[in-house]
Amino acid sequence: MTIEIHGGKPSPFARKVIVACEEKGIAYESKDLIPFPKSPELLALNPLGKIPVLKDGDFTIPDSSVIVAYLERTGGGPKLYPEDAKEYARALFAEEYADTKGIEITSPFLWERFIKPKLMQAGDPDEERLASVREEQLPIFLDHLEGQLEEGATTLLSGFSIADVAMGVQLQNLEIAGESVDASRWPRTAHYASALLGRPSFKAAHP
Ligand SMILES: N[C@@H](CCC(=O)N[C@@H](CS)C(=O)NCC(=O)O)C(=O)O
Repeated sequence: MTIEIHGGKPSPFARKVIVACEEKGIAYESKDLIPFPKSPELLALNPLGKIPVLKDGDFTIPDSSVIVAYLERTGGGPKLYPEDAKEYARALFAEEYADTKGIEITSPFLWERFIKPKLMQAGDPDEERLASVREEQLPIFLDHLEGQLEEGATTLLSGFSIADVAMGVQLQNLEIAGESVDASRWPRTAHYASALLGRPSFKAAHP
């Protein structure tokens, strides 16, 4: 049966689920659902009023992290969670870091350069805001990644995992916004980002 992912590709959290499905070879339909304003339809699907939400037949479940964990147990395909306890814990923390700190730092770029001007037709990007995020916040995220990656690595851990799905969609926010990773300052991260975002799964999730 084809599952439904409610929440479109502009949402990095919907993209996490799309990338996971693509990597696992799970058939899905991507359905647009805007989380603003909090419609009764959205609140019925997710009491938190956020996207994405998964529908699998008569089963409905929200939250990208929960959805991917569900698909790991139901969907077949390559595993996204390492077997080894320490790698598993590192993968979960990388996901948590990307979903909290990563989104805080990359979403201004996605918002100002893509969602606001292109999807909402709500004016030009606030480049002054982005200059300050680039100066003060972006290095925190990129320094963290640089410190986690081995030289030449194309995955954060020993194989492709949920860590890469979650970090990848944050790096993809920058790519969508036309913001590149400075390879002279963050060489490992620039190499990682280019390898990751070149995967067919991330290309399929690109809005
Ligand atoms: N922890 C949630 C976060 C979901 C989330 O924040 N989604 C955004 C869209 S990218 C949203 O629905 N925002 C609306 C809101 O926060 O009210 C997940 O992993 O699914």
